[in-house]
Amino acid sequence: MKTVFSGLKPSGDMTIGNYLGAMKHWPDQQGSARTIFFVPNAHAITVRQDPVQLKKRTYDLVAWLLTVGLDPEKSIILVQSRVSAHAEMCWILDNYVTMGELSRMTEYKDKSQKLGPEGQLVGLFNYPVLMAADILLYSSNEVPVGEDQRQHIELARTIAERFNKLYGETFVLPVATMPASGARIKRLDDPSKKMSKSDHPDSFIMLQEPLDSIKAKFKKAVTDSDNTIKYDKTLKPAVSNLLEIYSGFSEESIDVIVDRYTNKGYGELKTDLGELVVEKLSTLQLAFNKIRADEQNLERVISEGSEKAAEIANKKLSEVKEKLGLL
Ligand code: AQP
Repeated sequence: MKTVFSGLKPSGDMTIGNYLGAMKHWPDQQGSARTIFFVPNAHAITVRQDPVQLKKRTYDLVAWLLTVGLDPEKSIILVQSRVSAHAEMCWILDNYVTMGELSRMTEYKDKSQKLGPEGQLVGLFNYPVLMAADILLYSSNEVPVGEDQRQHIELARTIAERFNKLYGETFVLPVATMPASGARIKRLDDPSKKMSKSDHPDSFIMLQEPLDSIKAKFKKAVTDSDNTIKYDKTLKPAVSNLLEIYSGFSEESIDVIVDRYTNKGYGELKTDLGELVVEKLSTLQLAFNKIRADEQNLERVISEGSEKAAEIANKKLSEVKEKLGLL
């Protein structure tokens, strides 16, 4: 049975980008694969976090995973800081990757520029190696991610190949898989950039967004120059982004939606999209609030999941240590 592995970092409140590009698709694989989903909270601290918020968001995130349909009986749900093998494996893999390779990571280049002096931390630079450790510890075959993470999975593969060549078959080579839709949802105020939970609030819609601000945010969303509704990512990036969000929430194909809006303008599309997202998120938020209220249950899910994960991860770590002569 193949292993599918993915995660979401608690570096901000989840956005509809994280939902449409990642979380929403994860339950589909339960039952037909060994599914492991994790909260990479150690990745989150590559950018300064308020400890109280970080803890709260970790529980929030686990509650979201349960809300979208992950079942702890069918999937392993873990929190990264509870499985120390991730940090140990990262140090080992650091010796099988070069500074040049890490310098070429697009996300590092973007973030280090955007964050100024704080973007110069070694943790941010080294982030893709910790990610490789996360993936390789569980012999992951497939890593479902949004488009932005593809480069990191390729690096994990390169590191695994390099290690295998030196010490014999040790790591499974992971492959990045992309969702059929929603792989790259853009900012509402700037469709040339990815929607990110750590950006300005006008740029995103949170899963926990108050319902009355959802419609207002879509109304304010930037649009393209002429008033025709067409899907063309190059010539009409803003409206194409709105169509992708529409399709992600309505489960209709983009063609069907475009047909419906022939001879209609951006205003109508934005109003309808606001209403659709309010309807979908209000249902999700109700379910989330119920699950989130029982923190004891969330703690149980985390402890049991992390324990199961540690068993798998420690086995792989021991195998690697043995090969390297580390007692
Ligand atoms: N805008 C997006 N569209 C589609 N998929 C997205 N993902 C993130 N943003 C979008 C996918 O969500 C998964 C988890 O991402 P993450 O939280 O671990 O890190 P990220 O990609 O760095 O997400 P953010 O929201 O941009 O966080 P910050 O602002 O903290 O850096 C991944 O599969 C990702 O592709």
